[in-house]
Amino acid sequence: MTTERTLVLVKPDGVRRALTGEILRRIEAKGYTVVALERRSADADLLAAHYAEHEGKPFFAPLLEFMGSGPVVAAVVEGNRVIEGVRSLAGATDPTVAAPGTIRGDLARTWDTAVVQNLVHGSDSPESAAREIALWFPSL
Ligand code: DAT
Ligand code: MG
Repeated sequence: MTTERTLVLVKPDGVRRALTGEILRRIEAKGYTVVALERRSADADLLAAHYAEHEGKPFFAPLLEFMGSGPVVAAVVEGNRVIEGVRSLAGATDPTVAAPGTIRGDLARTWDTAVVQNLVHGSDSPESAAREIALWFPSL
């Protein structure tokens, strides 16, 4: 067993479209445990820190604008190899090519905006997960 924790965000498009339950349902159905959960409106500083790796890219400003366009639901999810597992459940970044059966492949709209609106975030490595959990849930 490699028990890990990852940070999941249901992005503003997911919250607006009332897909929070569906997204968390898929994560729980896979056997992972939601150990912290909060709906919140993230401020620009938190979003810039969360996406610091993308600073300077053309989609950075639209990404922050989109992520601040409404509330998100942030969760810490725990389980065996959950970091890789949630990325697999989420599917590819671009919803057009995300495989059917994945959250993005099944549910995200085609990319027709300045930023890809793909419903869900999952940390991409143990280092990212630790950094992101500390940002969103400093008391954990
Ligand atoms: P992921 O969310 O799959 O980890 P990422 O970290 O590369 O993808 O990018 C963060 C988010 O930024 C992604 O979910 C959607 C948006 N994005 C990524 N690449 C983009 C691009 N080329 N054009 C527009 N938006 C993009
Ligand atoms: Mg990423």
